[in-house]
Amino acid sequence: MTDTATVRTDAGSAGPAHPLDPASAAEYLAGRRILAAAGLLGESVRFAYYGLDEPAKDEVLAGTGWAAGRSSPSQPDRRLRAFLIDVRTGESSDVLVSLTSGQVVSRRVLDPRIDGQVPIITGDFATAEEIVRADPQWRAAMARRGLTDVTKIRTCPLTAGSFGDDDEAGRRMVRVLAFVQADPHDYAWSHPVDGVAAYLDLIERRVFRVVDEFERPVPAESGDYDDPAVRGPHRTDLRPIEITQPEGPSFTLDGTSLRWQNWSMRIGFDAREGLTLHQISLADSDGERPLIYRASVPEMVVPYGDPAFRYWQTYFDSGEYLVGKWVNSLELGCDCLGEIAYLDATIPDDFGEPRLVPNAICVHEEDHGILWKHTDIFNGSAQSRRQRRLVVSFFTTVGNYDYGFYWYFYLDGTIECEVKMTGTLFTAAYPGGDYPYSAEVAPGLGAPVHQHLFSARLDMTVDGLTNAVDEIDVGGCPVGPDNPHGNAIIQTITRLGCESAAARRADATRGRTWRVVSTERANRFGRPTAYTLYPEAAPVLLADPSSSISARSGFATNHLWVTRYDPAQRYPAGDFVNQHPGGAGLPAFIAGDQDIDGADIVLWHTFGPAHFPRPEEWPVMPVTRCGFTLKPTGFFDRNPTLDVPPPSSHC
Ligand SMILES: [Cu+2]
Repeated sequence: MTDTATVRTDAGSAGPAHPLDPASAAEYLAGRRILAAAGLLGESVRFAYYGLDEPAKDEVLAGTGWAAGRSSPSQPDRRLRAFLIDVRTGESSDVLVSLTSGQVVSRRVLDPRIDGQVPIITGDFATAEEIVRADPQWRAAMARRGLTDVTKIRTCPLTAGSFGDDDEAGRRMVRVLAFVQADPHDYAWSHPVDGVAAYLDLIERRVFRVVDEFERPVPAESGDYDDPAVRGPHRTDLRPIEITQPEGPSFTLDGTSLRWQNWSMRIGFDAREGLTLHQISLADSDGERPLIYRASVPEMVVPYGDPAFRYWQTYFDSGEYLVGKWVNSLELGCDCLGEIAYLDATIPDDFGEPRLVPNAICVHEEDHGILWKHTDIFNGSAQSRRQRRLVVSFFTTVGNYDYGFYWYFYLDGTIECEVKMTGTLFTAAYPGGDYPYSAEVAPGLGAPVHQHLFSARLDMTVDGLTNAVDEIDVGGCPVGPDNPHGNAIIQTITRLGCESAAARRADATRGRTWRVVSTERANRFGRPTAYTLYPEAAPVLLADPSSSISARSGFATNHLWVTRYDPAQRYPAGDFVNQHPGGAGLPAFIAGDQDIDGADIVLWHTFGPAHFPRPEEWPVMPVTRCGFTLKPTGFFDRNPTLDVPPPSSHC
């Protein structure tokens, strides 16, 4: 897990430097005192989420303007949002507190049958292991498999989903799978105990059902990649690579305000979303040009595709487990090479106490090969320029998987979002034969097929608040009077006029892209300045449209959604994802079918792979990447990097 330390800071009254700055330790403590004074923090109350409730866009812009401004007299109300759960009664609530006024602003008690449950709390992991290990029926199921020492069985509390079963309605529950860990260094993922699941009520603190469907041998081969007997001796012929920047990096970081070349942005971090980027702008001779008001990846779902015993396995890593909460502390020379600037993150624990995670966010520059190059056959000029990029990233560990979220900003105005997926596969016993829903990765060990479907939320502001989106397909044309030789290639441009028309899928056969255009500003050709989203066009959600998971992760059924900006719409699968029956998030957001042509709009983009595991991904996965690209498309009047100097005098 992460390397962390508890911070206990006396709450001060100092406000944030900027209204979008993450909540500080002092602010979390101040919010906690307000909640306690209101009688909301009984002994059995825990924080399932605690974070900044960002002020709405108009309030921020009224107070500070677009540029990376400092505090002004009209600072918006500083608020924190807490999801509280009484672990004795199960009562869950969504509470807003104002640090400015020292008051509870609102409190809503959830009806879990309709609203869903608050996220899993950290304490649920230990609770689950303790209760399941003590359950007689589960112990009997283990004993039938020859597993009598339950201290050598590790358990995973997995989110339950929502399947309409009578004995599950309204319960705060998890489904618990087991793995054998014969000694403290054994790699438990190698040894799944398949066919048995304990369904655990976290409030009643008891197992209410043990599912015992089949017995298969526990796979025996060790996957402990730290063990020389498993990995073999280390290679001795890899010589050092060192990255040096003798004059230091080219970016400046002032608090949370980051500037590099023509880019500027603010950095935020949240226990649920992880890294958030704010007010991303590009400067040119006309000054700061706004591009994205806010960018983040606020949800991801990992639905598994084995229809048998483990049909319910689907994890919303952000909405159910909070990807930001599990952020890693990064280490120079191990996780990051070169001249690195780190930012710490402050993450509240189950008790709302701030916990400092040092070196949570990494900022650095990377050489990225050739930017442009030409040897001219007429004038003899031979020129070459190096591309480089600014990287803002963090890594998180959510159960078996480790995810790195990387945002890249290039000299030529390109932005990339890349997720690096690594860690270990979720395992099961392999049934034998050619089982279609799983891959055999070690003798008797299977890795069930699944998808990773991320949702990026891009609050676009290309040259201002009013934008529109065009869908652009490329294609050929039939032979005809305008195309007598049949060689014509054209773009088909379709304005996505309303929210329902903008729920779209990618189409790699048509090279489909989506262009976000300014409806206020034109380039020197009189055409709207624009940025284009290039999707990877991997499959959307593969579960049947009638399935529970399809209802619960509606966002993942399309690659693109465009909504009219609404400050309440932050999470693509809804605010309370855990055990939610479905229908929340993007499908609900577009129900009003608002006009989005020339409006303040938000793009939501689904991306990520369908993952049929490979033997080479066991016992630990080499990084697999997925993501998307945004490129300027007539945002500039020409190549904006002609002024990049040659890298050295001999080039
Ligand atoms: Cu995977």
